[in-house]
Amino acid sequence: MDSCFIAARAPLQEAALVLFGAPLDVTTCFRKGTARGPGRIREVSHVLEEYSPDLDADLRDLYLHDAGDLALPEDPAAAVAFIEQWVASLGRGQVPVMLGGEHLVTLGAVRALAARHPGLAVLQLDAHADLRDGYQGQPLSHATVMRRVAEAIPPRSLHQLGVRSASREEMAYAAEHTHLWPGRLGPSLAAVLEATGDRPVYLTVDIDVADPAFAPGTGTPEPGGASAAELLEAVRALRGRRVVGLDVVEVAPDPGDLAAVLAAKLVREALLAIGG
Ligand SMILES: [Mn+2]
Repeated sequence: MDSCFIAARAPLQEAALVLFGAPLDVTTCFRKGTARGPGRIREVSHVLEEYSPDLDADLRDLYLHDAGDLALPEDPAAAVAFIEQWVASLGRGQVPVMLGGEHLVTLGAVRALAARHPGLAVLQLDAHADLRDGYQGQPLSHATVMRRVAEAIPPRSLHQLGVRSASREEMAYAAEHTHLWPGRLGPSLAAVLEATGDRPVYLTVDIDVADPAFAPGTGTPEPGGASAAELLEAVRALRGRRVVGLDVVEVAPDPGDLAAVLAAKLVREALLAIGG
């Protein structure tokens, strides 16, 4: 069925990996369109092969289910609560794989998984720190989401990579409370994986961590980012790690589908790296 993500053939009850869309697009400020992200990522996923030469692994060997898009309320707090309850309703061994939607959706998944997995570390790949305490009068927004995440887990368990845009206050907060790793993704990720050891990990990829040349279709493009190859390598480096959930967010489809195809390939490589 072409409306599903590629190779998502397992029934929900038998699935080890449960993919779903969270098409929230209410606090986005510069460019709308993330509500169309999940659907477009699914559609373009079918241009990819099910097999990954880089990982020598095949989606047909996984138990992947696509649950479709959640019917989210428009109120940000209600939408986050909806996602939290939905993720909490999954089986203990099932790994949620969420397609955004604006970045705020991550908060719901992290809250659900932090309750389930003590010691949860969050790995954020993002151009922006997203650490504001409030934004446009809102405590819940794509620009505040990681500040709220840092309240749901011990803030030092938040590892931020690829960040190249933040306010002075956000950088001060990061220095004092979170782990923000400057520089290139590869070396930073190696250090993070060393630091987190065998703790459970939640991965959140804001597609704007990639340079806009590789992913122009996003709400808040920020020049100077990672290449598609660097980003794919980073995701593959999670192979063998205890990834208990992940998301790819902030795809606002561009006419050439560069962002959506990159997102689909990131999801494929992440699924194959995690296994199940
Ligand atoms: Mn973000």
